[in-house]
Amino acid sequence: MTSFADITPTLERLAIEVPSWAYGNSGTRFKVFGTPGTPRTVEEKIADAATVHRFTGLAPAVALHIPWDLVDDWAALRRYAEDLGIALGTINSNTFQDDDYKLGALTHTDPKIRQKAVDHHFECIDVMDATGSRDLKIWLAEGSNYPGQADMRGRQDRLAESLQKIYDRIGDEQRLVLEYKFFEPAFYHTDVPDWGTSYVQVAALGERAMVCLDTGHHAPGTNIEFIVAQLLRLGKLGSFDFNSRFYADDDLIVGSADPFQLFRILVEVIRGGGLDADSDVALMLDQCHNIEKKIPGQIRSVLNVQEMTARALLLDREALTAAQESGDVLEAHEIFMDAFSTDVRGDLAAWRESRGLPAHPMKAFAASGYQDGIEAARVGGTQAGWS
Ligand code: LRH
Ligand code: MN
Ligand code: MN
Repeated sequence: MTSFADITPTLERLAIEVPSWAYGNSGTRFKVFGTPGTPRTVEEKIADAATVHRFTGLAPAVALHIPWDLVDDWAALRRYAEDLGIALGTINSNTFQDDDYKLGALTHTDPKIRQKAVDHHFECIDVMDATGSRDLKIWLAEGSNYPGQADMRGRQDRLAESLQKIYDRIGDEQRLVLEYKFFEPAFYHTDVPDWGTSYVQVAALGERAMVCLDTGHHAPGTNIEFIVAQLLRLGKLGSFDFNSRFYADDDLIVGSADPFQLFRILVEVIRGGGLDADSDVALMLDQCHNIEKKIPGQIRSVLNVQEMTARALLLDREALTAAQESGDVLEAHEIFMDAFSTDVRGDLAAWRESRGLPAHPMKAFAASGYQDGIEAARVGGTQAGWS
């Protein structure tokens, strides 16, 4: 049996990067509801991200999206973040908001447009050099809406060529992670729709190219934990974008729609060494908070990951393997469900306190006055959002 004390060294290492865009107004094709106190600048987003870390000890880095988070002085931004106790993390490129990219960016038939998209990634790598970021995350909104519209095969070839140029530019300590998504904004075909395509593309690039798995980017019913197991087995799971979904890419709070799925995913992460001390699997959130307050939304999210990680770590592996190997189907299933059903909230609260953190970060944040402070201070200017 594994006790709570046995799992704290791993829990101690748990780090979940938060996305800068979660603090801005975003999240739907319909009305985006603004919330008072929403950041107007990159610095204000970083201050909010640092607040999530201060209350939870779980979110030591914030991911940026270029050009949503463009600034003139990256060294100053890095210092600003570090002074607040967090690092600048993954740099996300953006080739989905420019008219030139209507029919593709890295896959476009026009070499000038492809080069423009490659150059945007070069700019992202320059940013990474200044911020000290390790990962360049690429998600491509490329595909077609109508059968016959595009040569799907030619687009794969051009994608490979463009990615190679980008990969050749990243530094020895940097990585390229390629995110897949099964549909949207293109509806007929998508150029990187699934883990297999992402894997094929990154495998051709080299060791420092990996797959990014966004939990909201699969067809309903997909066994995501199987994909996790497979990618870890292949040494190609670079990072996660965590969120929850009921229907498509809903970007809701991780663990809210299907906590059991999050548990199953984390069981495979642990099984594959993804939480080992030498693991370089990056855990990140990719969420939008349209109707709830954003900072507590992010605090809830990282706590959900922590809680489910604790339950997954408590899984009695030895007993499970014995039951599996003896063919005891129901015993194996019960051992699995026992871990999922374990209430770890009390142990986690006490453990947080023992480390100088609030036992209940949600309550502590609510009592801190931070939300009132930003609502009073952040008046005027334009609230940050998808821009
Ligand atoms: C695409 C996506 C990708 C983007 C983010 C804003 O759906 O998941 O990671 O960069 O949303
Ligand atoms: Mn994502
Ligand atoms: Mn998404």
